[in-house]
Amino acid sequence: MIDIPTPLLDALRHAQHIAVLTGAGISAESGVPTFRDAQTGLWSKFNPQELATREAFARNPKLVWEWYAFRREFIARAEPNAGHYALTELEKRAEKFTLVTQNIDGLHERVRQNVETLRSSVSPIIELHGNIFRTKCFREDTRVSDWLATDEIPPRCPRCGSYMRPDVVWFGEALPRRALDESFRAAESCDVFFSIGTSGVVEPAASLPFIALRNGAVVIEVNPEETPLSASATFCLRGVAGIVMPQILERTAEGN
Ligand code: BJW
Repeated sequence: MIDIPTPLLDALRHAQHIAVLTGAGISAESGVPTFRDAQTGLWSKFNPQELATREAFARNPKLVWEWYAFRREFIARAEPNAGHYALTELEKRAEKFTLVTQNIDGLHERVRQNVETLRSSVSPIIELHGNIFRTKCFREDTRVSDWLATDEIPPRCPRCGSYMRPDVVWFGEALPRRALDESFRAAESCDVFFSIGTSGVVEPAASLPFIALRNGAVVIEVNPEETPLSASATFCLRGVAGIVMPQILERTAEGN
């Protein structure tokens, strides 16, 4: 059991709007390697920060496509864990709830498909960095869902013949405008903000908890490790999301 301070529980019980930012750490207990730990086996000699760029794709599209294909297969076999489920429970109890994720694995969405009562009554999950299960044209930047299967890697866009790429946000690329605006608005207007399982080094997502702090929110970090947010967060809970988040839920429901 970790110690959950009473003022944190009080803030949660009285919150009008809870906003949550998740990172790769929340999916770690589902067996999905975190972004900075993603390199296993064949891929261990590559630096993920150097593969997740337009330049890397332009230089070696096959290599980058295969890296994502490897990760996509891995993620497709993963199941949401107790941390993902605890967030959906928190959402059910909250007056207003905004879930912003940097993850491309779609596991938050999978919980909603598994939990019948959540399907229609909740606000959409904001995916800041895209989704590994979608594909788009490298040249035209438009989503593509069907193409002719050939042996070519990467496959070609059926419209313009350019290579296709995963619909994720690489370093140096702009985040989806609407998702970013909605995230900033949530950080500005929430009264409790969770930062869960993120190293807090990738901008602009890393700024969201600081925006929440500046606007008077209680900011709670859930991470087994220290991050650049730790010194400023109102509360830091040092533990894994799959244990800490269910405990927070249980304690909030206790009423003391
Ligand atoms: C657990 C746990 C458990 C483990 N429970 N916790 C300002 C200053 C400096 C630089 C910049 C700046 N503004 C922009 C930049 C540049 C850049 C950037 O931030 N660079 C930094 C590295 C310095 N940002 C960008 O380039 C962004 N674009 C941009 O700003 O564009 C401007 C623009 C405007 C207009 C036109 C054009 C451009 C884009 C950033 C895109 C990031 N994309 C990636 C790849 C996605 C696809 C893929 O996955 O391959 O997104 S990078 C990668 O990092 C991925 C993640 O979503 C993101 C964050 O990683 P995350 O989630 O924090 O994972 P990890 O692995 O780092 O950490 C895991 C954490 O979990 C750890 O802390 C563990 O301790 C913890 N943990 N187990 C809880 N069980």
